[in-house]
Amino acid sequence: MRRSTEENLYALLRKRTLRDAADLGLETADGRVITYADLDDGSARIARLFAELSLQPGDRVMAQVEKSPQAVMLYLACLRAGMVYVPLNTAYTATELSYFLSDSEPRLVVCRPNTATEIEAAAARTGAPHVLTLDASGEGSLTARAATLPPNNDIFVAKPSDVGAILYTSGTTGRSKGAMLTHGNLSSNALTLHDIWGWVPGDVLIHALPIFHVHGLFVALHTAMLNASRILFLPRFDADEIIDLLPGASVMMGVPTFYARLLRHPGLTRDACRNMRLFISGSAPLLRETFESFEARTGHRILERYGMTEAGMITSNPLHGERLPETVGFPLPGVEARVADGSGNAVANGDVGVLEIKGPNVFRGYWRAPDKTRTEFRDDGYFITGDLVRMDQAGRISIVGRAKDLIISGGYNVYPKEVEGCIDSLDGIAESAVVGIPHPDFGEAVIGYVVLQPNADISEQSIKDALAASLAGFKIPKKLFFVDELPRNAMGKVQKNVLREHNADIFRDTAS
Ligand code: MLC
Ligand code: AMP
Repeated sequence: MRRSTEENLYALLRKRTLRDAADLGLETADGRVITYADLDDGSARIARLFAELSLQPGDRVMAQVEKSPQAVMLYLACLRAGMVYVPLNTAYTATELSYFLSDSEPRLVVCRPNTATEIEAAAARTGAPHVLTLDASGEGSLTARAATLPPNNDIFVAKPSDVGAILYTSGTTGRSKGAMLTHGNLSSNALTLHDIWGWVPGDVLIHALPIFHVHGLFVALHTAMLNASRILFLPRFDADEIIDLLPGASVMMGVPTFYARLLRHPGLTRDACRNMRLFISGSAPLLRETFESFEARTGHRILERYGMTEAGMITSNPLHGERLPETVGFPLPGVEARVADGSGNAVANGDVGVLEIKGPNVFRGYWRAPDKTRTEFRDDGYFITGDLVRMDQAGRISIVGRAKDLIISGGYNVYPKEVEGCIDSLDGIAESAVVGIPHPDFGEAVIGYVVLQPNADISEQSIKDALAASLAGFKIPKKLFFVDELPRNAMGKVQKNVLREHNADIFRDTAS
């Protein structure tokens, strides 16, 4: 079969942006406009640099960089040249990073200038031949070198099954796994979301999410680019800034923390939202209280959708039908969903089970982990999400819990096992248990219970300081409790439900 370049996601995005809006693009907080033509040119120069560095299609390019238009160019360059983009949370420590380096074996690492020395050392240990830098203002050796080169306007002829990106998800057991997302996965999900959310010419997106996860990198950027929209591109979430931008925007995407914080801002009014068409929330449960207060203040019913790294977006509340709080809506067109028991058999309608899905959005598998991939799929091809859900007669899904031991704090996933492992490895610690409890800002907050070895003399702060050497800040327990023993059931298993209850109220009146 003859393939066209259009199976490359970048070709699809480029066709829309350059045809309809070459002079629009990313608008930064300091008033600069990086047009779609600029993005195309910048990414083509970076693609030329890849060739100079002898990178081949399929090679991994790892990036741990601040959010900037040039970071977007780097991502687009990977797509257009057939490289595999591996973005990493800027909160990850050098210890966390060295695992990703050895697992994904990138040929190029792009990092912040202030971490270059330690990353060069780690890259040398793991055999990554090239390290370049990029800072928050878009300066660094990456852009300096690319600027001297002519653009390479070729677009790699991708098959839909070619991997465009690997995004790491923390693991309930063992180490993080790299989810391989193909050009086909990303394109199909982007086209579906662009369609069902009714993007219209002139839509303007507020983009305040980080661009190292599915939500900010794929859902927000791809849909806005397919629409050739202006993107108000903020380095991070800042409620004051968003309130100022709302009157000139029509679409916003955010994690529930964004909405909780906007509600605490006196500037959030109906008038401020007068031109807004759609507020979308996802990555973590949106509380009914947030949904209702937001509607009362602004007249807008937030549209909640649900997804995960391995599958992009899976369900969405309807644009035109009823958007209900505490539900995540219906499976997206093309996504087959069933609610199953532990063996993959469908449960009765209305009963709770694990959501299993199949569709063009579902990833190709975990990077270099075929066994792990096999255990996450049923024989008939359904992917086991690990989310506990209920489906009503009409097919509307509500997430009621998680079969996986996972905390979601401000939209970031934290696996208790990883944090417990780090605590337990410290001198003087006998054992620990980590749980999530309600938090008004982050939705859930990480807390820990620690049992000390006899005569150990360790403070809460010294444990947190020690953890900071190896764990990203958002994973570090906001509070640690010292206990004589952990509650266990008859099987000897730690009763996390009891621990969740113990101090469930401690953050009730906290707000950032
Ligand atoms: C930062 N901190 C957090 C945190 N973010 N703690 C718990 N949970 C979080 N999410 C801590 C830092 O370690 C630091 O601690 C302190 O808070 C201040 O850091 P900050 O960077 O200034 O925080 P802030 O700007 O307030 O960030 C909060 C936030 C941010 C909610 C705006 O976390 C965010 O943008 N989250 C979005 C995550 C996201 O995009 N998720 C999508 C995943 S994709 P200290 O102790 O050093 O002061 C996915 C699939 C799907 O899930 O369906 O979308
Ligand atoms: P991640 O691995 O970071 O992609 O996180 C995916 C997980 O986030 C899902 O498996 C869900 O548990 C959770 N999630 C995403 N969107 C929602 C939502 N709208 N409501 C509840 N949980 C969500």
